[in-house]
Amino acid sequence: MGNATSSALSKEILEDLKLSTKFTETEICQWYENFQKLCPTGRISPEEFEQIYARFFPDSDAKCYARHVFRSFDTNDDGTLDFREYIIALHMTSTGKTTRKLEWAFSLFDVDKNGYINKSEVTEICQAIFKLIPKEEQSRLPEDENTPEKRANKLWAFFDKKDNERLAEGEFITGVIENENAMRLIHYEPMKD
Ligand SMILES: [Ca+2]
Ligand SMILES: [Ca+2]
Repeated sequence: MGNATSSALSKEILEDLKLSTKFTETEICQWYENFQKLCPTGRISPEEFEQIYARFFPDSDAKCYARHVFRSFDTNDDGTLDFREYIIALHMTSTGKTTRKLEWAFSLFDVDKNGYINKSEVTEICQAIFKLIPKEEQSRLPEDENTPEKRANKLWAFFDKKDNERLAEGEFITGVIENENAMRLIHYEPMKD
């Protein structure tokens, strides 16, 4: 603070973020300070984002998944994450509300951003998820989900759609909420030793 070169958080963005998240002004300002330190340019590049992800997944290849996550957070499609996108992302992934998280999951799976998910997009994300899973853990997966294609088939089956049909956001969210297994298959959480 008090540094003329660091751009201050505009009132407009602050008000907008308070409205669209449940974060308080103090929290948002605190994050802004951290964000400025982490990223003096005010924008996170895909490469920086991949490096952040790589730290969380030291035993696997998180690059592909990180790229998809980046795309889902880059809502204005300019190839970088600004502070606003970063906070919205933080809100979506950290808030306890399941529907918010699933809205985000939908945008993750909607690779071409056309408002629908098709089976090849499910397969693409399952391939990225698979690369997150350490090899040793892959070998212990159940028979019907031990390849990206099997995982995609199993997941797709929960939605009651033919292979050439597509899923709208509401159908995706309902399908996942109704099925514990679908909920488990849409993401990867490292196993605790
Ligand atoms: Ca952006
Ligand atoms: Ca799509």
